[in-house]
Amino acid sequence: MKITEAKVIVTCPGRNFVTLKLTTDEGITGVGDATLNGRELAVESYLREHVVPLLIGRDAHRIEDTWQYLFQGAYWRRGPVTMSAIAAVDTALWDIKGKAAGLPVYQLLGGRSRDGVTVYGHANGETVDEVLTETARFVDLGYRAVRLQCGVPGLASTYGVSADKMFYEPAKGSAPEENVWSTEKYLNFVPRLFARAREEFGPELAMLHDVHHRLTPVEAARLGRSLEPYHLFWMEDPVPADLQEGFRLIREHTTTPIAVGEVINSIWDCADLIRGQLIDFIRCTVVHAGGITHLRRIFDLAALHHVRSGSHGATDLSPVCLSAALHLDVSIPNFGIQEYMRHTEATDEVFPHGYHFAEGYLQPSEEPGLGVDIDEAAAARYPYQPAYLPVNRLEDGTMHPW
Ligand code: CS2
Ligand code: MG
Repeated sequence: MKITEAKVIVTCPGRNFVTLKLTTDEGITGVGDATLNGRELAVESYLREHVVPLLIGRDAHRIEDTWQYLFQGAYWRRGPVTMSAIAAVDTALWDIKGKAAGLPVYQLLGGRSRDGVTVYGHANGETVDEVLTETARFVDLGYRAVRLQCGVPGLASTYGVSADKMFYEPAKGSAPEENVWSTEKYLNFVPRLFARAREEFGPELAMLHDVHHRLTPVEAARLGRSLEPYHLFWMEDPVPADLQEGFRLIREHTTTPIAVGEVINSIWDCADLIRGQLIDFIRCTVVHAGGITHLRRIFDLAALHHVRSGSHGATDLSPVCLSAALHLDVSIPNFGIQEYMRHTEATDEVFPHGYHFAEGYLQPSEEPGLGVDIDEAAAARYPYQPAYLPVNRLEDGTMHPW
């Protein structure tokens, strides 16, 4: 079965998405997500200029070989742009193979290891009361796990808090929004949020928190310790993922579980964290970590080291990426949890899909392939719009990780 057409589709149904659609000589199509938030057109051009010409005429069944061909063939390995482009091809090929076999992709990955995929919602608000109201809303919807993000008293705006509660969206505008940050205000405040939340929701609800790379290791260690009485499911991205020795310091000082991975693109970029058992959850995604083929490799390494999966699933991971993630989530032995930020109606219209939420679990589609598509006519109604992720500055104006 040969690839006869490869289209790169950019659409903005409320936010930007880049999607690769492959067609074969047997008339089977497959889709892959290639969205890199705030830098979308870099991947679009990488695919269009450097990858699409290599795909025409290739055997659509050779998923591993195509992965190696694009990875080794680029010579310039790894990085978010390259790995997102390879991911899109890989995801689309798994979709095609599933359709050719007449099976949902999770069956090709070994079949189900569980009955459903536990997901967490993103409860956010300006005040503790607002966050607790939002958390209750997720609990009422059936969620078993909720990530709590709150405005910090004394700071005008904070990552993770937005006016639109169900559809949190950090990318907007023709220039980055500027947030102001104070580590001391934050560290003094967060334990109060979780003390109230535990009191209100009892010991069972899984509670998570995203630090969004804003601390140093010793600050993260202090946060982890101060949150121990409230037994979080995880503390996410406590420090930037660059200087990885820092995770050892955090680890040595706290039993609060650590999650990292949304900015990591390859197994080589997280191998030391995993082999050193310095983290508890690896949060890489299908789209940014080289597709189903490569993410499974990361999860397999993690399984040997007591590290479980926890794939990033914010709104910039398209329904194509989420569909693919669910096939992996349901099949791997070391699944932890899956982030689930709901997409807007316009996004769901552009990407019709068969996954569904019930009783705190997402279920992958039972249709052959990934069970997701792109409606090209609908996509064409939403042209690309530049949108930037925010930046963060300390109160004295110094740039700080966000
Ligand atoms: C966040 C995201 O959902 C998360 O865990 O860290 O909002 C992240 O900032 C965006 O997806 C970046 O594209
Ligand atoms: Mg995050």
